[in-house]
This record gives sequence, C-alpha cells and structure tokens, in this order.
Amino acid sequence: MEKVLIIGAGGQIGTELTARLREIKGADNVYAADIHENCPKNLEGGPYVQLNALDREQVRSFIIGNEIRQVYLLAALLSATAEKNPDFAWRLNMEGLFTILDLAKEGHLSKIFWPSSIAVFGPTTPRDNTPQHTIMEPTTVYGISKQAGERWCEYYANKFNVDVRSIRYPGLISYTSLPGGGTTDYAVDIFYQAKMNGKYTSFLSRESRLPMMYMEDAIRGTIELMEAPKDQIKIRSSYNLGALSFTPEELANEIKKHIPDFTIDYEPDFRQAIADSWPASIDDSTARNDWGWKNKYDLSRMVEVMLLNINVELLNI
Ligand code: AKB
Repeated sequence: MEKVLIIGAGGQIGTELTARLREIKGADNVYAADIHENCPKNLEGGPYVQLNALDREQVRSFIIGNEIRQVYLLAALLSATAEKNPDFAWRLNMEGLFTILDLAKEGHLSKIFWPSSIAVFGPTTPRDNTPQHTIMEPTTVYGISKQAGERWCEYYANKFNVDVRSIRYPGLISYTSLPGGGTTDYAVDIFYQAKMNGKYTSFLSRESRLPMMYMEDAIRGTIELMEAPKDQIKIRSSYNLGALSFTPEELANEIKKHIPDFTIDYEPDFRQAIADSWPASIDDSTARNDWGWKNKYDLSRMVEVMLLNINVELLNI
C-alpha cells in the first residue's frame, strides 16, 4: 500500500478526504498535514504532522524521509480571501505545487492530486454548460493561480510524465467542517443560520446561479479519479465536474420545505462580482466519458442531509 500525504488536511475537503482515505487504505498509511502544531480533533485517528506548504525543504524531507508516494495538495487560499491578500494567495497557491511537481518529476512520488476550481473561468467564458475546453480569462487572483497551476500540471505531465490528476471543483457543501473564504460559502452558511435563527442574509443576489456539489460526491469523485487506470486520464490540466446548479433563492425555497418559516434577504457584497464572473453550470461529459464520473446527490437530497446533520456547535470551535 503506497503511503499518502494530505497537505492542508484540516480544511473543508481535507477532513472528509482524510477520513475516507483512511477507511480505504488503512489509517497508518494516510498522513494528515496542516499548519497547526497540534492535530485538529477531526484529523485524529491516524498520523498527523505539522507542515508548512510554503516550506519547500520541510515538505521535501518529510515526503522523502517517510517514503510517501502519493500527495493530495489541498493547502490554498480560496477566492474571497485571496482577493484580500493577493501576494500571499499567489505564493501559497503556486509554490507548494512546484514543490510537489518537482518531487514527482524526480521519481519520489507516483501520483499527485491537485485541486483546481470553476474559478479558472471568467466573464468571457460561456456561462451555461461551460465546456471542458473553452475561453478562460479569470479575473480573480484565485482563478489566475488555479489556471496557471493547471498549465503547470499539464506541462509536467507532458514533459516529465508526472501522473498529476485534478478536478475543477464547484462550490462544495458539507456539514463536518466549515468552508474557509470562498464565494460559494453562502450555500453552507445558510444551513447554520436557518437552523439557529430561521433567517439568512445572503451575500450573493437571489438570482446568482453557481455550480455546486455535495461533499460526498466530491470525495467519491476525487478518489475515483485517483484510482482510475492511468491511460483513462486524458486531461492533465483539470477535469470539469458538474453536479448541482442553483441560486440562493432556489436553495432557500428548498430549505423552506423543511423549515416553513425560514426567510432570506439579499445584501450582495464584493463576492457578487466574483460570482458574476463564474459559470452557472458545467458540462462534465469529458470526465463522464474518460473515467465514469457521475454525481449522486440532487438539490433536494443534499438539503435533506444537510439539515439533518449540521451541528451548530461547529461554529464555536
Ligand atoms: C470558492 O468559492 O472560492 C471555492 C471554489 C468554487 O473554488 N469554493
């Protein structure tokens, strides 16, 4: 069993991915890494190491010294936070990637996962059913870093035969940990506010349609992509993955079916411009054809599961 390292394991994707990979591969084979000195509660149950994704030498010596063979590099600043700190966002989102790509090029790693995002698209991209290959002129720091990262992944795959695999994640919705600084975060926040206060003020307008996905689908898709035979992976930049597509108003209406008194109002802020530059829905036929991607959760099932499981105490941790 190849040893796996998840860098940025304490984030929204990382906590669930770590848990699932430990179930599949055995807890001792899956190392969680994050910037915190002590292991966060939700990463207990397997090895944990404090790593700074920007410390190239620290990351290199941990991977080589522990004979890690696969890396999921999740440490990144998301779209809204990145706009507030562009220099750091660019560094964090790019430098760690080169560290990992170089380790794979040198033969230390057999496989890499690196997350991209729908943020690689921009206002000139066709918004509906956005194709795998299309115009990409991102206008956010996050989007620019993800697009550049995609180009480098493809370059290392073509030039040095690096087995790098990637997904352009849409907004991800989950209840086990909170999202951190994205434009799609409203679609998680709304559940906590609905449960605690019965009302929500959305920072996106009522008609802002964005691609979204329930986390269980995202984790399953990520692992299926990583486990697929190498010759099925034809895209080495990043795969479009579609699932849901809804507006804040549509989500609120679905929540009202469970909490009839729930109300929503709208106060768009700087994140509106980011949302306006992104697709409304995604054409994921390439992923479906190449390695069999298929989402399972629709809007009503996702809302049902979220309302059943969210724990408002998570907000105080
Ligand atoms: C964000 O909103 O920044 C992220 C993303 C779509 O990549 N959730």
